[in-house]
Amino acid sequence: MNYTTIQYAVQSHVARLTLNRPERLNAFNAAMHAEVCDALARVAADGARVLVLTGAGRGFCAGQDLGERQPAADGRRADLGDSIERHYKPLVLALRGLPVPTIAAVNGVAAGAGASLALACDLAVAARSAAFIQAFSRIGLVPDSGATWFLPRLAGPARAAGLAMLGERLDAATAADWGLIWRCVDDAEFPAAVDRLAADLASGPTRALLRTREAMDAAWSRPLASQLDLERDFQRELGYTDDYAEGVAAFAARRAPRFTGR
Ligand code: LHQ
Repeated sequence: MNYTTIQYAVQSHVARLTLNRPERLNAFNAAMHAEVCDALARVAADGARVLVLTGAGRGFCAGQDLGERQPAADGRRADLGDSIERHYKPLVLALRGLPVPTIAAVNGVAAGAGASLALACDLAVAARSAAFIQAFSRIGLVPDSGATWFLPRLAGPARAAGLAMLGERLDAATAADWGLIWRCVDDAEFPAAVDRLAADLASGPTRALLRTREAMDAAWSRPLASQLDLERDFQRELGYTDDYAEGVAAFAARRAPRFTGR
């Protein structure tokens, strides 16, 4: 597929997907949905061991392109549920189910579904000048693309309700303080910080990192005893991996481990 709304490249096991409609703050149109979907499906086969999702220009992503959501000339209104069913739900599930860890590199404003995508990544790191806006209530909608799932879990229900109902701009430093994101980094240090984080995860024990995501997601809906069972099962599986053998060998030899993701 020829990409016109995103850039996608894999280098040193790092896949970098850049939303690339800067004049619209990287808002999602139908073409971008198709292209992101295509790129996500390629990530593992391309040898990547981490995905970095970021935006071109001064924004990260402003959510749905509202230009595509004008009522038709005959006044008929669009079925937004259809848009979620066909585009946003598969996108969030693809991202959360990606077989490599994911980083949202939030270079600028993340609004609406754009903020949801950042929260759906395993780690979100934001430039200090970036901001998060639950823009949905401003246009009479409910938070979507997983925002009602991620937001209360990350920020707690009181802050989630305030953010969602008021639609206020949350600066990156406060987002980090509130636990929405992993870190807020000064703008000048942001590109290098993202590269370091990506290199770190790309050389990590990939299967263990994926099972970590899976276990933590599962924990929200399971009693402790059942969660302990899940940890046992995952640990049993990981105990047979090359990465575990390498980790233990490296520890004994007092050297850095060389994980392969196997
Ligand atoms: C945009 C957009 C945009 C088009 C900036 N669309 N052009 C799911 C399912 C189905 C339907 C509905 O939605 C969803 C999920 C959602 O994502 S709903 C939420 C949709 N997003 C929003 O409501 C955010 C709208 N944007 C904004 O509120 C502002 O642009 C923010 C606060 C993000 C940034 O403000 P500024 O920094 O002041 O930039 P700006 O507003 O001047 O935007 C720059 C340009 O980008 C501007 O175009 P122009 O031609 O005037 O330079 C905007 O029109 C355009 N743009 N967001 N979502």
